[in-house]
Amino acid sequence: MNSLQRAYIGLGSNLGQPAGQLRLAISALAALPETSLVAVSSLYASQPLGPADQPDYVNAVAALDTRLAPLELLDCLQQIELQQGRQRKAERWGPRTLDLDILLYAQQVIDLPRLQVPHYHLQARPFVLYPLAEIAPELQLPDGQALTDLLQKCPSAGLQRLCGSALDGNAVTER
Ligand code: A4P
Ligand code: MG
Repeated sequence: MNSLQRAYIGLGSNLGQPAGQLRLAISALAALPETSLVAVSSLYASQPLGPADQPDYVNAVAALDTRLAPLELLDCLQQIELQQGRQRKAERWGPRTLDLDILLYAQQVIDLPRLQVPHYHLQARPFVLYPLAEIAPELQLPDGQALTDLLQKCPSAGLQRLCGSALDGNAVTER
């Protein structure tokens, strides 16, 4: 049996009631086999990175303890994306009902055609770093960089913390 590993998952949505999409995805993460949901950040509204002619995003980060191997976890995340109506389109960084990214998997560095971990844009994305810091303030990346140092270099402009955690039922008003 695989050993238990801590993984951090980035969640994002900007279509089809994004806050609701994230809550549904959190329930699906909690139900994954050989996995327990450890923590979930608040929800954050964020301006789109990429094409500007799309709605704002809602983002959050979840921590999991899992015995799923990295590619097994990726398969599960892609299945959840599809269950929630994700359509993969040609446009890069276009709108989506749900995007689930493996941000970190223990202290592993993975460079496979289907999976790169740490997630390649992690270090420069406020909508990833700030929610991550909420649930794992002491975190260090596999290259030794402290999350607190990354935060100092990453302004929170365009990011707004919405009231309530992603686990709350009705705390967040749909945008
Ligand atoms: N893949 C490789 N590494 C990973 C990983 N660590 N986690 C592969 C998940 N998937 C990974 O992803 C394309 C392929 O990446 C997958 O098939 C998987 O094998 P995708 O979800 O189909 O496509 P995508 O998400 O459009 O592409 P990409 O480049 O991953 O985009 P990002 O980086 O996810 O960015 N603005 C705001 N404010 N908030 C957002 O959440 N998200 C994006 C998408 C753009 N702008 C945003 C946001
Ligand atoms: Mg993605």
